[in-house]
Amino acid sequence: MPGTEKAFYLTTPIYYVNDAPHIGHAYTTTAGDVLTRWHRQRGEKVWFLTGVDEHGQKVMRTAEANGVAPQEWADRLVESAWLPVLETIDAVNDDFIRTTSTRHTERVQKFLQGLKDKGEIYEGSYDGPYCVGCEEFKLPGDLLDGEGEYAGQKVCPIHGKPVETVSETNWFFRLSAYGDALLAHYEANPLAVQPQSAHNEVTSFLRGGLTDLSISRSTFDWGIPVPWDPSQVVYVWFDALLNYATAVGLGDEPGTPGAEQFAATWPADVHLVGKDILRFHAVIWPAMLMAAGLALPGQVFAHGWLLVGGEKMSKSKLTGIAPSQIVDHFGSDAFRYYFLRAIQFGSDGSFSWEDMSARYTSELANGLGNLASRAPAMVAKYRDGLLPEPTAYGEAEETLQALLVATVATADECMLRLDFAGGLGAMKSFVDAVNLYVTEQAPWALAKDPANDERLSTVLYTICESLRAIAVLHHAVMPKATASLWEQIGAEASLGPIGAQVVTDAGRWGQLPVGTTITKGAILFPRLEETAD
Ligand code: ME8
Repeated sequence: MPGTEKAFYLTTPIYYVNDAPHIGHAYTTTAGDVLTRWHRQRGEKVWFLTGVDEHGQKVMRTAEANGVAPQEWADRLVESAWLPVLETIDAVNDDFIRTTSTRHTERVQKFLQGLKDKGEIYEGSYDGPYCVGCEEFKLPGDLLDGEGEYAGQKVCPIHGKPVETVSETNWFFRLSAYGDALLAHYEANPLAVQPQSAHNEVTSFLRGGLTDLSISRSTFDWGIPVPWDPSQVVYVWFDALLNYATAVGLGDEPGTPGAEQFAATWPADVHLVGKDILRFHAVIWPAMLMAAGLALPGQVFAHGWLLVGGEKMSKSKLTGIAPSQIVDHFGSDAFRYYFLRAIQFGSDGSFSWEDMSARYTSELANGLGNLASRAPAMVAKYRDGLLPEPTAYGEAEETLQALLVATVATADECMLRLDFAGGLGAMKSFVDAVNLYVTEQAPWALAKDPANDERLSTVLYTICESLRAIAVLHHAVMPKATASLWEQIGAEASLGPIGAQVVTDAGRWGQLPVGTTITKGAILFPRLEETAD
């Protein structure tokens, strides 16, 4: 649990447990894991939350269709699918919230009662379309005309399925009262919603004006009871959004551990979401916080969709690919690397096995992997596995050292603004430059003439020291391969654990001590033909 210093607090959406995760869910969690690992390696205090959303009609109906109670269904999916996927993709979250946990339900009820007492909630009647896939009340203008089997009906543009009509008396939140304040907030803080396209979408939506939001349902009971009216359950999104705050102690009495954690964590620095749920996070959520007098999050970042055949990959359309299908073949490091490197974070992107194989081979096996296996082999051959002392650095070394300093600065700047592709691109350019350096300096040719002995030492040191920096820079994205590389270049023994290396210090030359034992270890990225089924 964080202490008194405010932690860098990052959240992912909490995912519906109606089905098992596909790579779209793993994509968001991977990005969150990489960003929090990066911040940790900057020496910051960090809190990384993920979890699951268990209420609502979508989960309830799936459970019914499978002949089990919703709670049993949720328990089953969490244990068999949602917790294991974190291990599959090598994510190290600090907490995992479930919306059926007591810590969540009790704090939600307390929050809701607080809003009611302040006059932010009133009774009204709702009559309009609802998409169970989105768990969202829709405006008639949001809908499309159905085709084929749905001809003559109105369908949800995201799910392509007919919407249902809800006609109920329920409790409403005065959302419309916060439109102007939200717009002013985003105009004054353009980084509060990113990327720019998301910022534009939210501000133009706000300019259109807001209507009050129905926040309870009376026709089913799978949800958190409204504290003053147990005939109703809390609308699933109102319940779900609060997870970000309930997980860190929302509303606990001063002096309790919950209150301390809240003070050390709130507000969230980044809420990572897919663009499908941008409005919930950038409109409803901050309005709820404003109504309660709580600080607003630093940023909502909406990334794009993974597409299959040009459409959003989805559980309901059966186009989902399980993360393990990719990880079993390429490994978790390559999974993490590929999705952040190949798709500009914030834009849509298509996954294809061909593209993934091509990048794996060129950038990981041939690029970084080849460099990592050549260096220990050469130090073993020419220096009995002991890192030699560099003597005079020449122009080639000075150029490389300067490039490294620039690479660290660019990578840090890109990662902090969630431009993962930009950060990894800068790192790749450095790996390429070191590979070129090896080819141009040709240690194997230098080794032929004892007169070049000092020069050979300088070249070997330069390659290994470059690998040290490469390992530190790539650690947040590829924790396993870089930990293995770290061992191979003897850095674990001399410099300590790789996770404790400060990434912004990676460009300081000369950290790997002369005399370090370099050992050839496992190949970091085996060639695909060696692992192909
Ligand atoms: O919306 N491409 O849960 P959910 C990229 N419970 N990302 C994708 C994706 C795709 N094709 N498909 C899913 C919910 N995602 C709510 C959230 S938060 C308070 C409540 C990712 O299971 C992306 O992050 O439908 C998207 O926003 C999220 O999964 C939706 O997950």
